[in-house]
Amino acid sequence: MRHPSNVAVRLADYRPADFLIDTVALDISLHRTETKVVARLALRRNPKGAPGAPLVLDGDELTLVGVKVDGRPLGAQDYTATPDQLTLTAVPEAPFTLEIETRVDPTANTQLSGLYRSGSAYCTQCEAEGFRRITYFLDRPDVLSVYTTRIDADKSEAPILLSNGNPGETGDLPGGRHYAVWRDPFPKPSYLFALVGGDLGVVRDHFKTTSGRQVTLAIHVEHGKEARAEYAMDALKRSMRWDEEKFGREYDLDVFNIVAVSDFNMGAMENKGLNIFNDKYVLASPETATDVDYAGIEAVIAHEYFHNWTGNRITCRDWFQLCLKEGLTVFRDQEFSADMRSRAVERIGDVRGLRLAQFPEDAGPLAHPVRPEVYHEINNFYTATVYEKGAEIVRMLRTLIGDDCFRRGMDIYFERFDGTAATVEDFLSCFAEASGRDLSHFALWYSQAGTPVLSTEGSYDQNAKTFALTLRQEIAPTPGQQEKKPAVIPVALALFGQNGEKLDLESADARPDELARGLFELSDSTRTVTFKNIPSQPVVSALRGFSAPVRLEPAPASADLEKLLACDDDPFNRWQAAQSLALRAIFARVDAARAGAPLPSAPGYVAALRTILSGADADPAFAAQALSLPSETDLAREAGSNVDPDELFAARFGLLEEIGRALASEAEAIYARLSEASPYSPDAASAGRRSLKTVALDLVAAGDPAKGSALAESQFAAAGNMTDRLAALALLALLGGDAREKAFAAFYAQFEGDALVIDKWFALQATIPEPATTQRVIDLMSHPDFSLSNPNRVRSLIGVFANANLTRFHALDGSGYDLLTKIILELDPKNPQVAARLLSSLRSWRTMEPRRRALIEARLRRIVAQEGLSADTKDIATRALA
Ligand code: 0A1
Ligand code: ZN
Repeated sequence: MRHPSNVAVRLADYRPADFLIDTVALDISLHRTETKVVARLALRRNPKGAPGAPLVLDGDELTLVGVKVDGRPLGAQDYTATPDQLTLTAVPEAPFTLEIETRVDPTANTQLSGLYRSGSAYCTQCEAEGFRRITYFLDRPDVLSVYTTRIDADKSEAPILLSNGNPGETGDLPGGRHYAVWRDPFPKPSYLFALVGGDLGVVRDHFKTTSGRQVTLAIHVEHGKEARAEYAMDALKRSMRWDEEKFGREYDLDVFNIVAVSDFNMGAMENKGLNIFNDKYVLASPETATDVDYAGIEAVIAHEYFHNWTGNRITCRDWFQLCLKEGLTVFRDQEFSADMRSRAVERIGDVRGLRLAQFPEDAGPLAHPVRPEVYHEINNFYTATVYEKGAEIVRMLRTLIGDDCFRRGMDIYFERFDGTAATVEDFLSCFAEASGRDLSHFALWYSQAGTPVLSTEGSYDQNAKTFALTLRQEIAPTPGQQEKKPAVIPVALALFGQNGEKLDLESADARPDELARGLFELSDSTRTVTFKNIPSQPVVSALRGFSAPVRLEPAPASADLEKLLACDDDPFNRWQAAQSLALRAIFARVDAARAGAPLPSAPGYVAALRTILSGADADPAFAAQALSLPSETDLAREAGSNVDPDELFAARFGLLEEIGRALASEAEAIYARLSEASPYSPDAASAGRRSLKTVALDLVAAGDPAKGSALAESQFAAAGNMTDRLAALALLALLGGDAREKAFAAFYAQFEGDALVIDKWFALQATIPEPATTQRVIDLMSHPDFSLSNPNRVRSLIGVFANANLTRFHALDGSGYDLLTKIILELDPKNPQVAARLLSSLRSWRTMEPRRRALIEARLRRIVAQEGLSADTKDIATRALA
């Protein structure tokens, strides 16, 4: 164990390192169980450190072989070493060289942090604290060093040897071994170190930067999968061009390597010049990947590439500043995807993601500020709050100061902080300078947890022709933060007249730029703006484009929502209007069912959907989003308390049937029209048509399950691409019967051996909303293709069951919770990071109705009491229970 879980690390305790490491020369001899690591570190005292302090280096499960200072071997009296620490009490005052030799066992490394094996390849994952599992080091992001890495390995086992930076010498060695040297001229923190050794196929390409630098691009994948890396390569080149055009950022090395591995804890990692990816975010072909997979690859390739500037050239001073690289880089990858695809649809997708993952986090026991102030286990802070809410803060900043000031601020940031380990304050100072604005109040977004609730209240004065709009904000307490202060909320607003016309905004209560931009700043608890010359009671379109990560409550009256759906020129709010109408219709059914009253129908909502369906051809991707009901998870979050998944499922399903019956002929016509065969292309427009086709098919099935099943069966059999095939299989999974089992069997037979596709097969079976599913999941865990050691398998089967199958996971007999508990306790000793993440699926347990709440609490208590529990899982369980 690295640090016991009861030791808190606090932002307030930050001190500069006592030593600096200017250069690192690594000599690594790869071996399956005994890899030899020799590290030569050029050390000197940090003038900002504590004078006379001993040299204390971090380790984690290391075996020390020897230590030398300036070439002289140290005796046992000169240092103390444990697997997690190396301390030298007497070190030279002048700069010196420290040579450390360690042994590590990559085969035994099931945590997938440090040096490990994925298949037959060797690879590393060093963020956040994995480098200390390779050698003793000052493993903190503010110690930047220039690295030279020499790797040697058995040539037949690992013909490819990669590390950060540019390639240097290579050569053969006796005994069938060979070596390669890599030099990275850019100082970097240890978490960006990477190494790969293996027998891999490669796709190569080139990119010429604006200033004329020729860069060799290479994507390394399993032999035989090279063609599946082509889309990733295309996405990489587009990312490189985009960063030049939009942010003036050029690539800075001669080579850019990407390696896809199948065992990876997260999505991918931005190691300097050597990105290592979960192969799920590299490999795609029309036969094996869906449109969603293609979009995911494009986004993750871009994200990791963009880190080269936001994360690598400018890194974080400490892990509390994680959002400095992650929030900013997510913002950049979202902007990239918006430019590559439909901006409106991208925004809707990003907000759906935020509400799905971040809002529940912010509303529950794991809530934390975007820049946390304390942690027990940093790996548990790679959260939706740090990433997605972090991105929303950057977006709000741009909204508030405007595009030009934002770009100027980014230029200052790149110029001033290049080569440094920076803080959130450093970042904000650039925008304060560029805009001339005091951003100290805005900075509260980084330190205050919780989602503000924004409400609007309008009052129309017929005689004066004025409309007084009051904006209010409130933030509920979160763990450790009882008192909340009002945040700075940019509220994008428009008013529409009764005929749908957009009204000019005139008011004495707002700045001219606010009126011109339709952007009003709410920085106190309330603000009233009285608009003049308003001919009649207007319809308010608030929080347009989701201008701030807040909950807008209550939603406007249904009549206003129907108007907005028809006339709002902000596509996000048109989509939001449809969602709000759906939520209202579903909760009306829930209330009626609880009261034993007849279930209400939703004619207004159905009529709105009919209009969307009839105009769907104009923007199929948008229509597909607007026609989709909120998910069960959305409903649970919106309910907020006393959640009974069975009630929510029944109400949602009932409404879907009503819609399906009402819109049967329209849905069938659209489905037929969009089913005309055309060659697969992953572009956004084609993907949009396929998503509308899927929505149409689901509607047909909702109204007439037999017809839906027949259509799904023939779509499944005839599908020329994975998007269509999987959509059909998902529908058959829901509809059940023989057709379902036949389709699952056929799918498996067709894709057996293709792990990423079999993950989809696992995932869909885990979503079946029927009592037999829990046993099915248990049985699938014994399937030869399932493995608890592979994070993708665990996420596909268990993660999907726990996060996306609400009725079965939350079964009243506790069977779903028992299954999760058993798996977490079995997985925890092997891979604590993945176990802890899986446990986060219980984070909203207090919102459940009392019986389920009690069942979950008992399981959480059992987990926390488990002897030898990892720091990762213990941290989540403890905070969840607090
Ligand atoms: N920095 C990577 C994600 C990442 C984070 C942590 C990891 O191990 C604990 C691994 C990868 C990114 O943002 O893409
Ligand atoms: Zn990132």
